[in-house]
Amino acid sequence: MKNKPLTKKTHEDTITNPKIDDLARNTDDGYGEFLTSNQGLRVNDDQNSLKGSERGPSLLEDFLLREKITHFDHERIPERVVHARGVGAHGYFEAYDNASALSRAGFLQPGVKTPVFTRFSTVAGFRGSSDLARDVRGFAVKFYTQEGVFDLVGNNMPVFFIQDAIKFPDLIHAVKPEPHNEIPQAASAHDTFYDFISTSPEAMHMLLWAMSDRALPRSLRMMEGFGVHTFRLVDAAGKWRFVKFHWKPLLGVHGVAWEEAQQISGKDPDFHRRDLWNCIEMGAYPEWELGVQVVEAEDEHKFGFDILDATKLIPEDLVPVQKIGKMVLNRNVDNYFAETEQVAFCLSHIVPGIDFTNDPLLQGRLFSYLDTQLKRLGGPNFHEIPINRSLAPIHNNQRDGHMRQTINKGKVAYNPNLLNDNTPKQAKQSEGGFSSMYERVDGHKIRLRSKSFSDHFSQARLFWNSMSEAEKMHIVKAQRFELSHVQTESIRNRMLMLHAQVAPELAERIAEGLGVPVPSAEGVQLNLGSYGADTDPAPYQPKPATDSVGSDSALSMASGAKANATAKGIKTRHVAVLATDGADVTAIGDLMKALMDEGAQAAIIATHLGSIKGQGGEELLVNGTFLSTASVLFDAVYVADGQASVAILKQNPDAVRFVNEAFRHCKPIAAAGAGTELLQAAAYPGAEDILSAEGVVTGKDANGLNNDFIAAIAKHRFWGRELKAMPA
Ligand code: HDE
Repeated sequence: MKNKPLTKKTHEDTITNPKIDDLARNTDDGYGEFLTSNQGLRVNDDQNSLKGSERGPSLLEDFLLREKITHFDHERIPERVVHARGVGAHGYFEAYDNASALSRAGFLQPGVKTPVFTRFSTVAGFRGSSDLARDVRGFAVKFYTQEGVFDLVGNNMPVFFIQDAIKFPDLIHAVKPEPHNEIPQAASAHDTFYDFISTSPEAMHMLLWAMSDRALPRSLRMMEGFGVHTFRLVDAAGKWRFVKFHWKPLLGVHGVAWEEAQQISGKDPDFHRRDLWNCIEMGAYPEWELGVQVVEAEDEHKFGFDILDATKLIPEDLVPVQKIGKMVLNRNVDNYFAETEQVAFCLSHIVPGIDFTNDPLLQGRLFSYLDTQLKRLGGPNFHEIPINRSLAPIHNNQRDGHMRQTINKGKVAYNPNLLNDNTPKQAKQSEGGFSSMYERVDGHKIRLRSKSFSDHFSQARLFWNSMSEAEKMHIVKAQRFELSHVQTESIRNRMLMLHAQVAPELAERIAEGLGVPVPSAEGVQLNLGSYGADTDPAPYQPKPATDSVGSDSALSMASGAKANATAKGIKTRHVAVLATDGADVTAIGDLMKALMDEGAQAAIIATHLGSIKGQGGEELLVNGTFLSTASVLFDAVYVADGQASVAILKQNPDAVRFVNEAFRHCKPIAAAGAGTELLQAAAYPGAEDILSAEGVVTGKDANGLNNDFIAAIAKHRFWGRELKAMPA
């Protein structure tokens, strides 16, 4: 028992998180125990099957072989049809003291602390695909409240591709790998996706988000989350208001470059998973504030768009986000399958004080999640799986089904009844009973899109207008990349027409890269995707974008976005220190201390593992080599001083490429003393002025190099370099 590894029980949160205690009922750590069968029988030989003689056939009698292999044969369950690749973590949510005025939900009352389980995901890729695909990220939070489970199943973008749930299977069939050859994996750059988008202009706003840096998060810890739909909060007096939910990361919102993302996918497809896991393990717990934009019921129609349309956001400049609580993720899972794979989110997991709206996308989702869990988790009892189990007690007359765990006693399984004193009984609202909002609904039964949903371009233009120059360039390049992969000319042309509706400049810049002019959209039926066969299409054609749409300061990740307002310092940033034998080890030590004091991490990357020798013979342990790692896995690069070290690195193409890439990806770079020579060796044509480029700091620590470097890392990236020197 001496070598027993430390268990998670050493975390302070396990003492205070009731969901962890609840899960503990089902956890097992076989350390030091006997190996048994699933029936508890101690196994004497787990290495050899039972055979008729030493070289004879295996015997059917071998129940141990059969049990072991049968269990293995059945280990896999269907992956999620969307959001298959994900990563989850435990934590808690703590309400501030201001939300009780908006909602009577127990978990939103001042100071209430609620355990949560959060799962982040990509949408299109399979379970084994890469974290860095250009994609939307799922951001699903399960709150284990005292009033039952509440799931806030959101994304890292505030709008969606489609307006009506009936189009969801089409959207997903279009974006997933094409069915004849199952290519491409986790990528939207192919014909079927753009065939769908080019005929469904409602997708244009979301498409711009998906082409922006939001689709390439630096870390899951550095992205916003959004409930997307308009929901309602209901206060203690029964008064309700519309709300949009937001998660704001305390580390700010940051992305990586597209070329970098593609390289990360090869170097470390688990980049986001690993980052989340490691940060939680070392106690750098990711944090988000929950915010709401509140719209009074009577203001429903005061905007130039319909707040029930999920392709629209409410600009934060119009309706500011009020922060109502904070989420901290402070514990990794014990078992990926049992927790992250089996967790079942569902939009209809709701608590009193929160309610839905008539958003037709939301309404369809209310059906889909329960339905998909029945298939994925194999039956109606998935709520009993530990990760899904409510902390609030469950009593009802639902019975039986596959894998039922609860042993319901007695003969009464119906309601009303006299035999059980009519229990379990209904709860009055004052006793915590959920009651759907009282609301008058009347109208004709009709299968039509509301005309208030037909402005598809104004908010896409708002998003475009709000981007910095570098962010605009990223969108243009992303569309050039994607449309270059589209083989069908007519689809590319329709996409250019649609981009021209958003902003003529956007279309022209994409077209330039495709080597074609922007075709005229005059007389072209742009919108094939929102009316039925017998419907007159004219009223459903998209409206032209509103000229006065302006911009919103919360949308850019780069230009002083509000989202970044709370981001301070360089906590959890990864810095590569390039050095080899002959480096100035003392200066490296000073730098590493300065970085660690700020909560960043540094790794010595050298030409060999083991340790490097400093100028005076001192030794420094190496963390990685140019072979085992790459610049794309770091946020910033420091080239150490020391003539001998720099002379070796200058001759090493991998070291040169390391710096070259970091510069191309607009990362902060520092070179101490002779280190500047490696920078010069790494400069590509057009970047000869590398030493004076923004975000490049040179000199000695004595002259403030380390402080300047730390200030540069806090700025994350210097995208302006691209505007100046990057080839298109
Ligand atoms: Fe989902 N979505 N979705 N979705 N969604 C699923 O449920 C669906 C939509 C989101 O980590 C599925 O359990 C429909 C918007 C997340 O386990 C499925 C529509 C938003 C996750 C499903 C949408 C989301 C899912 C697949 C259009 C952001 C992962 C597996 C009406 C607000 C949850 C599963 C996790 C997963 C259906 C659109 C977020 C099939 C029909 C909009 C974060 O039920």
